Amino acid sequence: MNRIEGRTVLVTGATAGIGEACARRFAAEGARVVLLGRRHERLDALAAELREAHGAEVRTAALDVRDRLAVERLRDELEAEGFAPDVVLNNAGKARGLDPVHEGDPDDWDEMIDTNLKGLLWVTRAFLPAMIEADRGHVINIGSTAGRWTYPKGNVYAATKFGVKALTEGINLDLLGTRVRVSSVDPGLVETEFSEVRFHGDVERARTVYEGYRPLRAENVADAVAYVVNAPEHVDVFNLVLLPTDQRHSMLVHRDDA
Ligand code: NDP
Ligand code: 8X3
Repeated sequence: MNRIEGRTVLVTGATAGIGEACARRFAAEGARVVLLGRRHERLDALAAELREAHGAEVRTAALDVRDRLAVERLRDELEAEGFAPDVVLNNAGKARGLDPVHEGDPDDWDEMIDTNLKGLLWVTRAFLPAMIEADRGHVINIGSTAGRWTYPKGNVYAATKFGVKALTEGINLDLLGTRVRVSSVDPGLVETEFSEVRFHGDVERARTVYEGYRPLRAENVADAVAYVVNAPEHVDVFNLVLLPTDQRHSMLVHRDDA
């Protein structure tokens, strides 16, 4: 049964990787989609693709999730346009750097904390009240296995994802007695632009992260997200963890050359 069709789904970080794959999946399932990201050319291209491929209703917004006032303005615009989301996918996020804390760059820390935690909070704070008012809706947070197990030099990125885990749990507690659901989907290694961003554009170094084994694809995560959203309304998937079969822990990956 398709319970995604006709829903209005807002995806943060829809210009690449997991968010882009989820946007494609939601549009293919017949949802109206609101696509957010900072790179407006990519948003425009994806919107055109989804309209063409699925006749999807698409609204885009070039927006930085760290900008709380911009998020609030967008909320007001979407309400006025009849585009208020009943599903929010908090996906925008990143790692920056891979250094021991005593050598880490505080600018990288700001960027991770402001995007992965505060950005998620601004978006959730903006859109949750209308869901509670309607007594219907779903917030899905993209966490990470780094929110269960940290790893050497993963310090601040892992801290943000442990924070996402706490927020998923905490918001669930806050919503007891409503029919609004809160879920997290926590992937292990997924081959996207994630490592390129982490290594500040060093494509060669990024490529080595995914060498010698079969990582998850963004589409695998989109399948999991679709399952979570499509669950019957009385089912709240609290936390769904998915790993490549070649990975059994943040620090354990079986590579061909191992
Ligand atoms: P990508 O780098 O491929 O995509 C990241 C997306 O986030 C882009 O669309 C980017 O858009 C958006 N984004 C980043 N910063 C901002 C911002 N300040 N405001 C708005 N959008 C922003 O990475 P992934 O798809 O892999 O990552 C998506 C999520 O999945 C992240 O939360 C990540 O932590 C998580 N994750 C990733 C894993 C992996 O191995 N790849 C594993 C587990 C979790 P733009 O630059 O256009 O703004
Ligand atoms: C991304 C997965 O292991 O690179 O969250 O941190 S990992």
